[in-house]
Amino acid sequence: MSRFPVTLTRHILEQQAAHPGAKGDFSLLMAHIGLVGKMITSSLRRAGLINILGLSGETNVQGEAVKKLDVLANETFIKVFQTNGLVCALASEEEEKALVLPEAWTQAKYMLLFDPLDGSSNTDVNMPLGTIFSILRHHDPRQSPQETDLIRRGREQVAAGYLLYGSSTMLVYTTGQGVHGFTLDPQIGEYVLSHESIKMPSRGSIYAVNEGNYHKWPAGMRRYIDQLKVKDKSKGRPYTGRYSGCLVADVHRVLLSGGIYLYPAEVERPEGKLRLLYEASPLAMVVEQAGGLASTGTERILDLEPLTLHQRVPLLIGSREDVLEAEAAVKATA
Ligand code: AHM
Ligand code: MG
Repeated sequence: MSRFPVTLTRHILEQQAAHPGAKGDFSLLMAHIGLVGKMITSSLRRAGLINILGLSGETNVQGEAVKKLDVLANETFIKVFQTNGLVCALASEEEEKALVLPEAWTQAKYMLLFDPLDGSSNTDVNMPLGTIFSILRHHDPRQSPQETDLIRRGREQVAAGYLLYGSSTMLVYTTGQGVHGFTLDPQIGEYVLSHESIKMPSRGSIYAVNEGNYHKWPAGMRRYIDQLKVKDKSKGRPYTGRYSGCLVADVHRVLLSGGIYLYPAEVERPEGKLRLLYEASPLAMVVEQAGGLASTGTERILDLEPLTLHQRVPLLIGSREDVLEAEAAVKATA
């Protein structure tokens, strides 16, 4: 007899049962992230038909042109979490300031950071998109959280994960006990466990990087990428290049098949492009839990002490041996 499908709800409840003191808040929080994922999926599936493609006309805190779908995904997150009493503070890549929820902080012990729509240059061309989330604990329920409480090292995350809107919608998450992937079954409207305890290969043969930036990189990074293309049977080279323009999609591929994603420092942009708290830290937690590594080139992402909410960081993430090799190349010219 085939096994009854394990839904996200059942999976989280089973994990909760292993923590006798747990009151179920975390389970509800994850269920609501799943709900946001379904709402965004529903908008994306019809985006070309209901006039929600293209630019909104605004510029965000990062100085980037905002897409209508960025706004929609951000508003969906805020609408769902502003009033459900599960979190006491929210921070979004699209919002300049954190949103502290004063009426929730006495009972809500979690805080949520998110990139509502990752890879939004893909919106108008029907390519993959993602959502990234990071969950922190609010330590002192006697005090309202401050924005500074959200600016924490990645290793303090309670849970992290992403939604990938690809040919199917997937939710992948970790609470520090392995990485689990769920596929949204549109027929029953449930996330079903499809990838249990994901473990990455220690080396891959795929690299994902925007090579259009080649001449902006320091010499060590250029040399590293050059080497990946040189035939070397013992190292499985040449590597295959795969870059979708959506960090979530590219990291997901690397998570399942091995390899490396890079958005490195540039000579004139040493801070890189990606955001530490909304992108690098949560994905680093997922990848490390699956046996991989995530680094700036010189430091472990999860150990970085962030200074600001929207801080950017160079990112080298993927299979252990690949990241160590890329790090060595960066350090050689650091
Ligand atoms: P976004 O969150 O504003 O979409 O920016 C992050 C995205 C990543 O998903 C992707 O890997 C990268 O930026 C693409 O940048 P580029 O077009 O410079 O290669
Ligand atoms: Mg992003």
